[in-house]
Amino acid sequence: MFKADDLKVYFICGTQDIPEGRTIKEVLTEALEGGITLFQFREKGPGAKTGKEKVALAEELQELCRAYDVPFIVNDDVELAEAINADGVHVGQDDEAVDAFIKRFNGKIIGLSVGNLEELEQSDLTHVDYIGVGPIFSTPSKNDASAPVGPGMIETLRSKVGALPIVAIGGISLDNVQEVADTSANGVSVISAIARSSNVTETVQNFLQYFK
Ligand code: TZP
Ligand code: MG
Repeated sequence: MFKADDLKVYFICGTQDIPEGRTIKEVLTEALEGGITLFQFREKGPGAKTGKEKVALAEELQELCRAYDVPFIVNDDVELAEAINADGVHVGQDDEAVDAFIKRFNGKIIGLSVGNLEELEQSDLTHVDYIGVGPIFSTPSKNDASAPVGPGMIETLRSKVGALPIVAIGGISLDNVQEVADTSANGVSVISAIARSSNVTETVQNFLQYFK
């Protein structure tokens, strides 16, 4: 089901990432038109939807992704991912352990954030389909993000994980994506450079050029 190529241009978004005057449905539709290869619903932080509203929005966006045959991943919220039968779930080091929910996610995509060697050493990758490595550069989109690790961290972790798919995340834009494309990363995870673009579709197409 999951393939490393799904990581090429991995768009992550929640309503908190959408500029004023736009809607997440519009932005996601344009990103899908541009050819994003994976989508992660990350509804988080001040102003983020919760409860029934969050579920309803997730279902709407999931349906959109389905129409474009793009897998729909839920950030952190294992319960939501299970309830709506998402294609997968992405968790961080401080979220629910993969072991605790893997039985309910048989055959689903499991992503794990790994920021450095220490985090890698404490991670059980048995059921993990890909790791998200970052923040590569400084990011405006995660208020509790740790210090940037730079593109070199991709190679550091690559030497330990072998062929396990790696997606780079954090502060990646069209101005610095070449530095990431020059590593063995399988793709890039992007929030603001896509969500805040004045031409979302074209921006996605441009990112895709780097991961052929
Ligand atoms: N995890 C590490 S950095 C980050 C997340 C969710 C935010 C990435 O957003 P942006 O706007 O692409 O820097
Ligand atoms: Mg998390």
